[in-house]
Formats: sequence, C-alpha cells, structure tokens
Amino acid sequence: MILSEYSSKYPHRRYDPLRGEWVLVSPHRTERPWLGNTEKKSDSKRLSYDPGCYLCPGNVRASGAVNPSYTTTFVFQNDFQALLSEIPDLDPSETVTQHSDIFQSTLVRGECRVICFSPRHDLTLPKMEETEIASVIDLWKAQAAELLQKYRWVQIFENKGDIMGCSNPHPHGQIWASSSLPNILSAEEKNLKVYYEKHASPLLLDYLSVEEKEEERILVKNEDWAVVVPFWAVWPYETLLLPRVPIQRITQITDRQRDSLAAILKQFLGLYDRLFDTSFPYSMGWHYAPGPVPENELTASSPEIAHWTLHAHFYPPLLRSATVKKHMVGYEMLCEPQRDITPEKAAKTLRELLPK
Ligand code: H2U
Ligand code: ZN
Repeated sequence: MILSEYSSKYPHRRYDPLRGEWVLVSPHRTERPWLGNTEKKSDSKRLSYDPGCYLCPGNVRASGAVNPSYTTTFVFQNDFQALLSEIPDLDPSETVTQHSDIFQSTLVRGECRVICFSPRHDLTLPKMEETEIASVIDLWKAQAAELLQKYRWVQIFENKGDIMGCSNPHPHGQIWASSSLPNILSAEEKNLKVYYEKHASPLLLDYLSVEEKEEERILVKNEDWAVVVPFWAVWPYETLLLPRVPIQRITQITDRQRDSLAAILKQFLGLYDRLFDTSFPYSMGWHYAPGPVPENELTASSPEIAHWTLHAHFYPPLLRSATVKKHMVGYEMLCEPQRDITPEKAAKTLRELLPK
C-alpha cells in the first residue's frame, strides 16, 4: 500500500512526478454544505449536418475556404493560427533577445491545424464506432510524423464542450506545432530524465506497474493500455491513459495497439458521459518524446528517448454535476492546486459506472 491511513481522512500533499509540483488534498471537506448550482444541463439534440457549422463537409469557413465533402477525417490549417511558420524580413541574430536577466524574449515558429474527427456534426469520440476512432488515431500519427520532422514540439489536443471554451460542438481537435518546447513539456522532459538516470527504467511504466498491483485508481485496462485517475490528479475526474508496454512516441503505435486504443477510448469516455449524464467536457492531449526527428527514426525507439512513455492527459472541469465545475482560483492561483474528493474516491465512482 502506497497510501497511509491519513490520506482518506486528513489534509495532505501529493507529488506530481511529471510536473515536479505538489497538490493539496483535503478529503475531510467533502461533507461541506453546497449552496451553489446543481441542476442538470439538458444537452440539446444536434443534427448530423448543420448548414451553419464551419466544420461540416461542403461548408464555408471564416476564411472563405470551402471544406471538401469529406467522409472520414479532415485536417486543415487553422484560419486563425496562434503560430506562424514563416516570419519574413528578420535577421536570425535578432530572434533571441536577452536585454538582461529580467527582459527576455525569443521568436517561435510553428503551425496550427484543425482536425475534424468525423463528417457527422452530432457525434463525439465515444459515440463513434471503434473503426472510426481508429481513423482519428491514424491521423494523429500521420500528423505527428509529418510535423515532428520540422518542429521541436507537436501538441495534439481536443477541447470539448462550451464550458472549456470550445467554439463548435462538431467533433474536432487541434494540433499546434512549435519550434520551442513549451513549459509543461520541458518539465516532463526534465523529470522523466532525472528518474530514468536514477532507476534505469521509465517513470510512467514503473508507475503503472504499481497502479496495476494496487488496482484502486485503475478505471479500465486492455492488453495494451490502461486508464488511471493519477495519484497526483488535480482535477476531480482527471485521468491518465498509458500504454502497458514501452512506447515513446505516438508515431510508434502499431495497428494492433491502435485498435486496442480505439476500444479503450470508447470504453472510458463512455464512463465520463455517464457520470453526470451529459456529453462530458474536457481538454485532452498527447505527450511523448519531443522532436525534431528524422523520418527514419520516427517509428524506432532509441536510447536518447528511453525515459519517455507516450501518454494522454484528460482534464475535465466538472465537479458535481453537468454544470458545476471546479474553479482554479484563490489559493490555487496564489499557492498550489487543491482538491476535496480523493483520486481513489473519483476512480471508484467512475468504475461503478462500468456495465455490470
Ligand atoms: P476550438 O474548438 O477550441 O474552439 O477551436 C476551433 C479552432 O477552429 C479555433 O482555433 C479555428 C479557430 O481558430 N477556426 C478556423 O480555423 N476556421 C473557422 O472558420 C472558424 C474557426
Ligand atoms: Zn458540423
């Protein structure tokens, strides 16, 4: 048992070894009275094609571009990119500016794309067939393979639900590729490496083997993958999807692993939808060994990336109903994140929604 007696009763802090940060857990607070909102939000019925949707096949986007009549997945360059691949008329010596230890800036190159998961406006990943989810995984892999040859980081993610600021219910995700490694990836890179140098074994595979023995925080698993509520989860129903065998990059997923990944995604995202009887909002994204990598090394594992394990983080904002979300405010903005229900309790609640 890695949990002591106190951890289900008294305030304690847990360590996130990926980020190298602590979270405050306050299990004794779950009985406090709640005077806020709890009503169920009714999910409006959606049509399979919406003439006003900028992602549906054949429709016109804000840029004036017309979507093709796509029948599976569709990827296009974001019409409002946060990063640009070409920055003209600039002397390379001016791309890093360090006036002092206080004022620093550096230019970053990149590209942003939007991925439609399905031509159907009314679907979500868990409502799609496993073969259709497998096509999305193939596209994630192909996009990573293309962009990792040019960029240090390729972030594949999905923002789902208007509560997460998602602009359109049509099932879609995004990709942002950048010439620099963003903060959270830098932290993971550093922490995974330090652990590997000390233990000669990847942190996340060691972590999962303990979770598999303990079982308490495991939601579901199949031959290749497992989903846990991580020991250090910050969001009430946060989860981590991990391979049970070494995979360092999303580009290394085999066809068999892709099919079992599609199956576990459908299974566990279904639990999420059942939790508050709503199409469950979240931000999710893949983390894996960064680039840039030459094409011939994309599908190989090498000693330089042995500390990495491919994984997906799911961060859902909801706390106690389809409308009541956790706010990261006050102490959390000023000190560190805090949660009331323990990760063990959250895992148990989600597991109870598995078909009997
Ligand atoms: P969200 O689902 O997180 O709102 O992102 C949708 C993206 O789609 C957003 O980044 C882009 C926005 O810039 N977009 C287009 O590229 N073309 C459009 O016609 C509208 C929105
Ligand atoms: Zn649509």
